[in-house]
Formats: sequence, structure tokens, C-alpha cells
Amino acid sequence: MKVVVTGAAGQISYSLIPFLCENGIFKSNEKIDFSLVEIPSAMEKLSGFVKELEDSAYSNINSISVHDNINSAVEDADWCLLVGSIPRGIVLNGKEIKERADLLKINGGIFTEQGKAIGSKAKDSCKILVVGNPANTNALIGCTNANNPSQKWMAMTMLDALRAKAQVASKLQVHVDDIYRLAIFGNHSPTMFPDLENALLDGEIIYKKINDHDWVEHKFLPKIQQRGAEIIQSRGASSASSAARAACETVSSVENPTRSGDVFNAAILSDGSYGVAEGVFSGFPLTSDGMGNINIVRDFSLSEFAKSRIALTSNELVEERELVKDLL
Ligand code: NAX
Repeated sequence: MKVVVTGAAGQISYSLIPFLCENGIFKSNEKIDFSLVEIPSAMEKLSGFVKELEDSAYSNINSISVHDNINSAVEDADWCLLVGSIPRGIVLNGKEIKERADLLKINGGIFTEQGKAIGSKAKDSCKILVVGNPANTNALIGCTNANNPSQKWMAMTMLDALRAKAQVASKLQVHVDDIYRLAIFGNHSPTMFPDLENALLDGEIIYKKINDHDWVEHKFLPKIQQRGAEIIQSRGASSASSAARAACETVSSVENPTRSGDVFNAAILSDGSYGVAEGVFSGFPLTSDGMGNINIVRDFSLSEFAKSRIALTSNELVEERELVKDLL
């Protein structure tokens, strides 16, 4: 099976590609043909990583090819993991890219081209996970330009979900695996809304078990929303190992059936569910049947507090869409 990874010489891919080689991530037992994509100036660095992958002698790898052009990379792809993007703060043509609007436009250009290539050259059954930020709006640009409704585009909100699970597990002194139905709504940005009102532990609502709205609103929510910034502060670099683990978990959540009574997290094109604006990529509680069908779980009940937070993150996604409307 063919797996494309862009930004392959970057820090997330350095952990992600080895994770993808573990057994049980993909449903198919076929070995992986990796197609690794970078910009021309990073090809030398990528060749060093490829040497390391060769030296690791993974039994699940069949072949590795490298590309500095998306068109040659995505032919017949089964999965595309779009990790590469231009980070905020980079200097391009002597100008520092600080504004979200500029970042959206530059990355928008990348995702326009990648979307077109994937839509016309990858398999109709191809699944695409956008990790590169601003991930939700990049996914919207990619998906629109791909114009291939058989393909499944997603943006990553799994890292936010894993962070939320870890905080709840620590608060309640339980194992992360015991937490069910924890969903991230909205944008992968500080406006995201991690919902505890439908999350379950031993069949009981976690919000009720915690019984402390002040902690939920003023400690838990900001903690999850600002966790990325906290990591940058401590590490001097953005989350990489955890982001790679989240990307791998998303792939495995799509490839395998969701465990009974649970959900998995990714952003998909909104149909207006839960009051999220139609036509933006938003985080929702999802299930997979392991056969390529992904569905929004529709039985979450939301308080006025939750609805107001979801409206906020939905509005931000609509604003982002407005900023890139000429690319759609
Ligand atoms: P790095 O800067 O280490 O790597 C990015 C790589 O992408 C670089 O090697 C660069 O040369 C390459 N690249 C840039 N434009 C490209 C293009 N057009 N085609 C192919 N490759 C291209 O960043 P890293 O830490 O790996 O993060 C990658 C992206 O993930 C960033 O946009 C980051 O903001 C985003 N993240 C998203 C997360 C999420 O949950 N959705 C969490 C983690 C991370 O912050």
C-alpha cells in the first residue's frame, strides 16, 4: 500500500514514519511503499532520514521513494499524510510571516497544488490527513481543490483529544483507556472545545463525576487550548513526538473499527451538525467501521455553555474560510 508523507524531513515525520511501521496500524497486511515529499532545499536532510529508515530494516516497509514534487509522489496513493507546511515566524523574501492571514495564504497555495494532485492522481479510496497548520482550513483548501468526493479528507484534532484524555485521567486518577466519548469540537487552535459533558468513565458522565464547573472552564479548557504553547515554552520546539503519535492514532482509528461505545477524533467537512457552520472542517466525535466509512456521532447532548463555545470555534473557522475564499 502506498503512503505519502509530506514534510518528511521535519520533526513530526521523524517520529511518525517509524510509528506507521508498527503492526496493526493499517488494516491491510500489505507492506508499505512510502512516498516521501519535501521542498528542494530539504532533500539532502531527507536523504539522511531515508538512510536511517533503511538501517532500521523494518519488516513492514516494501520501498521508499523521495520526491520534491507532489505530482510524482501521489500516483495511486492509499493514504496521504500532509504534515509539511510553512510555520508562523518564518522569513520569506525578507518578510517575517507573522499574521494568520499571511500564513493562511502561503499554506493555502501549497494545499491548492497538493489538493489538485491528490484529487486527480491518488486512488479514489485515498484517505488524507492534514497535520500542517492551520490544519482545518488547509484541509478545506485541499479537499475543495481535489474535487474528488470519493476521497476522505480530514484534519488532525487527535492530539487535542489525547491531551484532554491525559488531563482527565490524571484528575480522576484513572487510566486513559477507561475514558470513552471524549470529543474535540471545532478548530485545531486555541478556540477548540473539548467536551466532557458526554465523555464517559464506567458509564458515568465525566463532567458530573468531576462536579466542578470552575475547574472545567478555568483550568481544563485553557490547559488543553494552550498545551501546544506550553510545550514550546519548555522544549524550545513545538510538539513532535506526541503529534506523530496522534497522527498515527488517527490513521489506525480510521483503518480499524471504533471500539463499542466510543468515538475517535478528527475534523471533517461540516454538514451543520451541532450548530457548526456548514462547509468548514470541524472536529466532531466520529466512528469508523474499518471499511472506509466515517460517521459523525449524533447523540451528544450539549449545554448552553458547550453550545456557546462551539459557536465561537465555528465562527473562527468561518473567518478563516473567508480569508482564503479566492483559493476555494
Ligand atoms: P518542521 O518545520 O520540523 O517540518 C515541516 C517540514 O515541512 C519541513 O521539513 C519543510 O521543509 C516541509 N515543507 C514545507 N513546505 C512543504 C511543501 N510544500 N511540501 C513538502 N514539504 C514541505 O515542522 P513539524 O514540527 O514537523 O510540524 C509540521 C506541521 O505540523 C506544522 O505546520 C505544525 O504547526 C503542525 N502541527 C499540527 C498539529 C495538529 O495537531 N494538527 C500539532 C503539531 C504541529 O504543531
